[in-house]
Amino acid sequence: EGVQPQEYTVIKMELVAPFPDKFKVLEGKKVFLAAATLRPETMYGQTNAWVLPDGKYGAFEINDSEVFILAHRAALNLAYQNHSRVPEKPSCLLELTGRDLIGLPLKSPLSFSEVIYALPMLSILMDKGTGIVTSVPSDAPDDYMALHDLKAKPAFREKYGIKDEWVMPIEIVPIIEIPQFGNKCAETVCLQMKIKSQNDKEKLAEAKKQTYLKGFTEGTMIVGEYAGRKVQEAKPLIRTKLLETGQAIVYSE
Ligand code: A2H
Repeated sequence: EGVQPQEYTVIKMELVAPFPDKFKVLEGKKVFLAAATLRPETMYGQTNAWVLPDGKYGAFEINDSEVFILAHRAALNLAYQNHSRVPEKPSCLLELTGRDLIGLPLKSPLSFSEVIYALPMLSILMDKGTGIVTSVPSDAPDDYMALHDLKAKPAFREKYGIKDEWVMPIEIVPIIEIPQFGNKCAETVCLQMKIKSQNDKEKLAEAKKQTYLKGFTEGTMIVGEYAGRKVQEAKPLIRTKLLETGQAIVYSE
């Protein structure tokens, strides 16, 4: 990674009880998939979470009552940023893989869906952010294509034991209007560039650049508390609110 530290907003996606057997040691705690994002203003459009099936994760005590599921490396960084029950030391209650997380029902801040599910994305890097990504297919080309692959390929769903009901009802939620790109800019750009799947790395990198810049400089919020305001104005306001209400934390690496 670069020399400049990256500051993420980590969104607390709460695991809905009752927990599966493997997670019983966590009962009585508030357990979250901790997703690192650079776009907190897009959280209205969350449709699911992404995990790497073969990725190694852990359930870490952040304080006396809260547990975050994320990559070990991120837990160590968080411990040095005042987010561990034991100062400067990660406290892991349970070792997990991405496969253990697939299908977990979650409640995530600002999402219009009451419950969303953790699903597999193969392009997740375990050495970036927390290794958990929240999915906003309206505005993130990676998310759009990963969802597209799951919907279009029954064999892919079967391989990871994914129930149709976790995927097929998902609808893309328009949240930001961008001139010339419409209100589902990730879809617009992926179609324009004829991107075939989530493995189309080079094209996706280009699509990300285009949408990221456009969204920030020319986008207008069309939902939520700041509907009608520019993304540039709404972003810090939404971020501050998520932090102040305890629905997110700051994480740097
Ligand atoms: B972003 P940067 Cl709507 N592996 O959040 C792969 N991707 C990861 C990741 C990991 N370990 N950790 C975070 N990310 C994603 C929202 C979003 C994002 C939108 C549009 C663009 C966008 C919803 N997904 O990112 O390399 C997360 O997805 C495009 C840059 O540190 C995070 O923000 O710049 C972004 O990549 C961080 O990427």
